[in-house]
Amino acid sequence: MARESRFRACPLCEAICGLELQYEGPDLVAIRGDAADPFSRGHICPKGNALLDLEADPDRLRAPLRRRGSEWEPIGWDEALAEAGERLAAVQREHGNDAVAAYLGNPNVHHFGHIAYLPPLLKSLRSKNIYSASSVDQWPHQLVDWLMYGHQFLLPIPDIDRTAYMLVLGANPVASNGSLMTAPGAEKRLKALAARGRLVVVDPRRTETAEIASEHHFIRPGSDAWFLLALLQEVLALGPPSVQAYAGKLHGLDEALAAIVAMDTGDVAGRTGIARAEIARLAREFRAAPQAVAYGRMGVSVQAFGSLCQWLIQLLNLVTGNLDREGGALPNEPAFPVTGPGTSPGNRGRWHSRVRGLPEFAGELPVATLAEEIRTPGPGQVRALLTCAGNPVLSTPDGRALDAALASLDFMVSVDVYLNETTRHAHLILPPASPLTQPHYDLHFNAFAVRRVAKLSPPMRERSAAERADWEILDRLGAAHAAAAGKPWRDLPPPRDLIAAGLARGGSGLDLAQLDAAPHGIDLGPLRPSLLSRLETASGAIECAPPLLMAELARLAAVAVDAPGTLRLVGRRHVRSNNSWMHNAPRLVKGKPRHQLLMHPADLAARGLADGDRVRVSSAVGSVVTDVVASEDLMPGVACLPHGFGHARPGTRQARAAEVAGASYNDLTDSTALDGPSGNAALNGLAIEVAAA
Ligand SMILES: Nc1nc2c(c(=O)[nH]1)N[C@H]1C(S)=C(S)[C@@H](COP(=O)(O)OP(=O)(O)OC[C@H]3O[C@@H](n4cnc5c(=O)[nH]c(N)nc54)[C@H](O)[C@@H]3O)O[C@H]1N2
Ligand SMILES: Nc1nc2c(c(=O)[nH]1)N[C@H]1C(S)=C(S)[C@@H](COP(=O)(O)OP(=O)(O)OC[C@H]3O[C@@H](n4cnc5c(=O)[nH]c(N)nc54)[C@H](O)[C@@H]3O)O[C@H]1N2
Ligand code: SF4
Ligand SMILES: [Mo]
Repeated sequence: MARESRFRACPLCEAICGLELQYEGPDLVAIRGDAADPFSRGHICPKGNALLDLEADPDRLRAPLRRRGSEWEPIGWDEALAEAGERLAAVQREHGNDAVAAYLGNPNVHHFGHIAYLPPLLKSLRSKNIYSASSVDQWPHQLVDWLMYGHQFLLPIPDIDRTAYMLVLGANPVASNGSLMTAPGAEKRLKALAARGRLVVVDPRRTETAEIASEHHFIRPGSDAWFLLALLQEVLALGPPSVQAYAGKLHGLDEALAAIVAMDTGDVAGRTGIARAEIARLAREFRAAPQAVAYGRMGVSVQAFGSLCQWLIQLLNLVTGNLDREGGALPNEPAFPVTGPGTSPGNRGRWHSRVRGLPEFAGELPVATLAEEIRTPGPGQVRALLTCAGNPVLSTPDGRALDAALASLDFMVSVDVYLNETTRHAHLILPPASPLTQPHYDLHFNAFAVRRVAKLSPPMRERSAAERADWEILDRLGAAHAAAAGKPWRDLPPPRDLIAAGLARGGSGLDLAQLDAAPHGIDLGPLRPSLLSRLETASGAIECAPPLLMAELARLAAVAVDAPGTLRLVGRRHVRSNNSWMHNAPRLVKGKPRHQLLMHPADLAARGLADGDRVRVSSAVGSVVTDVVASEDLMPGVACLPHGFGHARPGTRQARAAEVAGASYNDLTDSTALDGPSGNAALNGLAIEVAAA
């Protein structure tokens, strides 16, 4: 049979690589990187190929299911949606709106059908208990962007294709392909940077990115704020800040810099493990480079001083004149705008969580508090839950507590494609059709991309009569809830209409016809300075000294130095992993296991352990048993475990994943360990003990 190639963006991660999907009739038979995509230029990773496994997976749910005790029965779409709407409304009638919570996982951001169709459903629910994976991920970035620039998505992106010097803290783009820095084929781009300039990586592990870097420095987990403070002090010691370009657009810079200079960083080497002289050299190089950019991701945002780190990174780019400059850090100007009129700039503290009193941010509460909101009796207790494309049992802190809490809910409905550690607790599962059957236009990752690009992905094949798109499910669920609650409801138009409206609002001139005519996507050019003219702060200036962040300096100063022998745990990602949910893909999990705890040989010896031992890893919260591997790539005093493992739990239906060894990192994490200003979970840098199992 003749093969036909169809083109679309990969739906699996932030890199939005162009894919060439080869079909024989209705069957997807091969996947390649789209060589004609002007942005990804043919790049594809093993996950992209594993879409073949996802499409063919016998465990993938293809019709709604209703649970009766421990049995699941198939149920029709109309009945399932009506029942879900009615049961959510019934809980709210009896216990109030906040008794229904929602948790939205990472893939929501990858689907136009989620990002555009969730808001009306959430509006119908009108609950304060909205949670998402953002509060175990990038809240510090959103908070700092909102405080400094006036919008949570006015995010300066490292211009990695043009910079001469890049300082990377706590990110591993060679494995992750960039995050809040959409950079398909990041490895190639970074190798080119290292060849023409310098790539400096600061990470407690010698990662795949450190391997290709010009230099790598080990850092003690959680101590980056000290490193950044000392670096800023050294930069400022070289001369006044280079901020002429921002004249009239700076508020509070002197105040912020005075507070930073006043910090006692005399012990920076002891705190971080990086010598003062090395920091001074990095400061000279950063300042002298024709263009330079500092970038920090998971390692510095999902830790106890995430917001402080992100603020100091912005200030470093600013005082060296690299903010909003080509080759530095510049916001993208996406054709479908995510900032400006009609978007939500950010908010904090309009309400607080019931049990712990944590402030709302951007319309959500920190997911670290969800389990206790379910378990703690009283008015406003969460009794029902909607999950959409999320697996919080494996991905949020103290996952075992959440696991137990989910089992106690009166009602839970999950929009998801697998029966996994989380959705096994649902009463109804509503599985959407493959993303390949749905149109897609990327809202967020175009906005975070290292070039200005646009692509409209058409459906690759028709949906069968029995299949529903994510957007149809969310729209119908909203309608069913509104009907049961006696509220008005207006159906949203289909995705293409919403995309056309968004493009028109953006005013770039780009329209659907142009996108339809460009199946490989459109390159609109490199990043351009635009931040200064787009600031959404009340003052119209960059707010350099937000009180919430200034107060973090005092909190940092009060942190005691680790006692000798303290072991701290950090995470890792692998090019064959995708958070918790792709371990059922044979292509990805074949070969050697990837779940193990890594430890430095000296740390093993000090505990009488050897490479390959079974070990018990314990934290203040819980313990897990796993296998340990000796690794010289780790800083002594640091252990490393990937998250998203720990699958074989009763009632799940992922046969291949159940065979994958490994324990869940988040059975160890502490739901009270937070980045203070944002409420983001601090999952990295956890204090642990390791002993023979
Ligand atoms: N310890 C530790 N914990 C972490 C992290 C870490 O580094 N360390 N990383 C954190 C980060 S950055 C993130 S983003 C979170 C992720 O946290 P989550 O989003 O909660 O977890 P995922 O594993 O991404 O789960 C994705 C879910 O979406 C479902 N799904 C997949 N495709 C579709 C689809 O097309 N439609 C629908 N409706 N469902 C779909 C999958 O079956 C799965 O249930 O984890 C966080 N947790
Ligand atoms: N292959 C693959 N790609 C992915 C994903 C995946 O699961 N697999 N997930 C996607 C998602 S949801 C996200 S958010 C991105 C994340 O993208 P990245 O942030 O680039 O990925 P991580 O591997 O989590 O990198 C975090 C790094 O921080 C280091 N680290 C930990 N603690 C500290 C610390 O205290 N200080 C410093 N300086 N470093 C520290 C870790 O050793 C690790 O190397 O990746 C995305 N891409
Ligand atoms: S890096 Fe891999 S998973 Fe991410 S978009 Fe590209 S092909 Fe897809
Ligand atoms: Mo993430």
